[in-house]
Amino acid sequence: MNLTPFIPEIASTQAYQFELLFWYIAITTGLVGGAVYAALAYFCIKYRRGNTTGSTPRILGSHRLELAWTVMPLFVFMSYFAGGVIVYNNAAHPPEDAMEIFVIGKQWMWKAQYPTGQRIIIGGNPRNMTEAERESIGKLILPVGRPVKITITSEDVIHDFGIPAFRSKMDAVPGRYTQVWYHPTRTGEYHIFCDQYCGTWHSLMVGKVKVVEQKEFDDWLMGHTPLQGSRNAVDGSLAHEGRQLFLKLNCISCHSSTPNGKAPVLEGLYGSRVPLRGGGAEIADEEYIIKSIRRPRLAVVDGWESIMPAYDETQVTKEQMDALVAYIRSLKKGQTPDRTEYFPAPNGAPTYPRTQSPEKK
Ligand code: HEC
Ligand SMILES: [Cu+2]
Repeated sequence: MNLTPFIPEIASTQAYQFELLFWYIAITTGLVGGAVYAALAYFCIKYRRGNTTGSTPRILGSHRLELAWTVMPLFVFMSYFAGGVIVYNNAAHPPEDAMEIFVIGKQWMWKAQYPTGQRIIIGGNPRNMTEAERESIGKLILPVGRPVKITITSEDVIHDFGIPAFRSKMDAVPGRYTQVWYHPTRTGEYHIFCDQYCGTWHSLMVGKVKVVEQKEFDDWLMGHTPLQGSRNAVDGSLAHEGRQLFLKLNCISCHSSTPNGKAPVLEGLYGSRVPLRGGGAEIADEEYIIKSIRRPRLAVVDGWESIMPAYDETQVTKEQMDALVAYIRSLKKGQTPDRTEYFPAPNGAPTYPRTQSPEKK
């Protein structure tokens, strides 16, 4: 018997737990509801008008009955609650040894990045993609029988990464990192949907997750060349956050993609030798980058005015500094974002101020 219309495929440990709880609640509430309607129908007929069954006894309350119908449902409802806590708690805490994959939502595609640097584009319209994106179109490949943790964020509006066969979905929120984890139990292909309406081509944000044997997964990883410059997903996510900060803090107004006379371009800075005003030079490592942001006067780049404001911890927190450093460290030639790129665009807000809409340029 094919139950698919009623019970979608079950392909993860959480999906089993979810189904168990769902059917437990559906059946117990269904039984009680059914009993109420059955009694209703029975009494409708038994005590119909004109019937001569006679009068009912006069009952003025029964503590035992009242206690029974209060306490029994209490236990039943508490069992729903307990089941919910167990399932939720399990879903909210990925195991320590989970492999981490990073997923970014972007109107209207998903970008998945593996710890080894491989990148996959899921969904979207190939005609609106860059060459590199088009070449990475594919399925999210996962190994069976092993936990994976998915860290999710968005580059623009709110999306939602949903896989029905895993009974899992999670919002992708700009500027925030959310998390889900799966333990796939069956090989096969399952749907991925964007479960949050996100604009005109929301319907294109669909794709497949393909669960394969560990060996096949390893072979696939080997054959799929990693992206250059991405060391691992954690680093990639931090750099991504730093990129957003770089735009938000308006560093971009001086450090744009072209030397605009205000400030040096930061592409390829990491690891290079920077000549300083007044002689001497420094290697641009993490320490140098942090010093350049916290106390720019201490190391002014030769040939530039010392106009960069100092950013103390109220303006750039320690965590934000980590992200900025990861970003600058990862910044390669031609990767400085466009100055007119606004981030994060609030949901539904126009991307450009009306007076300078792209059509009028
Ligand atoms: C008002 C313009 C301005 C803004 C805004 C600005 N900078 Fe700078 N920045 C400069 C100038 C000019 C220099 C070169 C002179 C110096 O070293 O102070 C510089 C130097 C740097 C350097 C060292 C570059 C090198 O080639 O060695 C880093 C790193 C840096 N800025 C990062 C940032 C970050 C991150 C932000 C945002 C939080 C930022 N800057 C905001 C003007 C600016
Ligand atoms: Cu979406």
